[in-house]
Amino acid sequence: MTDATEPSAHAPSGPGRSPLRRFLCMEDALARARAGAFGPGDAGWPHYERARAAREAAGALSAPVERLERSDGSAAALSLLREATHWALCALVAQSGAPLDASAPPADVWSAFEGTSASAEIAATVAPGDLGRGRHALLEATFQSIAEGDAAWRAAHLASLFTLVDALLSRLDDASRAVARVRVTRFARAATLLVLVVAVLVGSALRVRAYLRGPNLALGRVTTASSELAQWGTPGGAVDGNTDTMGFHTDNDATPWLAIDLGSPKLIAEVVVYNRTDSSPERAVPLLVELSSDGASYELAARRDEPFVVWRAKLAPRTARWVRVKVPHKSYLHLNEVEVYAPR
Ligand SMILES: [Ca+2]
Repeated sequence: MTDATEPSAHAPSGPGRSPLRRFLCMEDALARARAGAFGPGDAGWPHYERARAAREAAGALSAPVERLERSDGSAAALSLLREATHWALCALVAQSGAPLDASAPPADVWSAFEGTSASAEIAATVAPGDLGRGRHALLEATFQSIAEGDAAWRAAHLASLFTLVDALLSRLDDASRAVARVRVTRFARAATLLVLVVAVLVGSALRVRAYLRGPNLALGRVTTASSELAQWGTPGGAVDGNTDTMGFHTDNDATPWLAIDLGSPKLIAEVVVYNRTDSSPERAVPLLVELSSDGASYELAARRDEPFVVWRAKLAPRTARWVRVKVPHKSYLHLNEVEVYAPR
């Protein structure tokens, strides 16, 4: 069951391997899982399949919808559960590596099972009463005693045997899934690490970009617009730092615009415009970026004629105090954000 793409189950571990590699590869856990792995082809697997089939048949027989019309089915279900228990014990003995004679009497199989590590685990998970009744039903009951026993005896032993055989099969199920569980955990760890690395890289890239670009000169500055539809935001929403939702909305003006007062003359090299994306982004095209030193007379600095989500308008550096974005025809104007940067 060795996977050629994975580290060997016998690969050395310890100080020679980095903690990160040990965390990601889980070589020790994988080796332990493989050592106790249980699957098709392993000794005891046919016994496990017989136990599973008998358990499912007993479950179907005792389920209300499957009850027989002329019998309560408990005697037949009890016999099937005895069989399921016997084969599950055989499977656990074989899986432990101990010698097994599957044709041995049930008492010998039970004794062999008590010599495995699984025995202590089962004893810790199954109530003593259930374990005792299950052992009694398996080792001391006979076909005749089951058939002739009273209904209360059968019901009590049926419930205990269901508990016992389910615990035995669960132990085998866990062994059969151990390697897969380690692989899933290993994949989850690798995926988590990858997400963290990407997040760190993206965060670093954004910080580097912010450093290279300098502060946003428009953030929090005084803004005015050709008009306002207050229910859709105010001009200040264009410089509030939120680039994801609509910041402001003018009326259907002849040439709608938004102007930002930077507070004092600033050298400007880039204006970044975040268009509204939830509706009607085409209204912001074409869009002009204009600069002014007195707030009255503006000069065209850039123009966008293609649709955009984020427009990074690179300008020949020039000094201005006011930055205005404008649509040169009758329209509404609504944007998420406008940012202004100095040259770096
Ligand atoms: Ca905004």
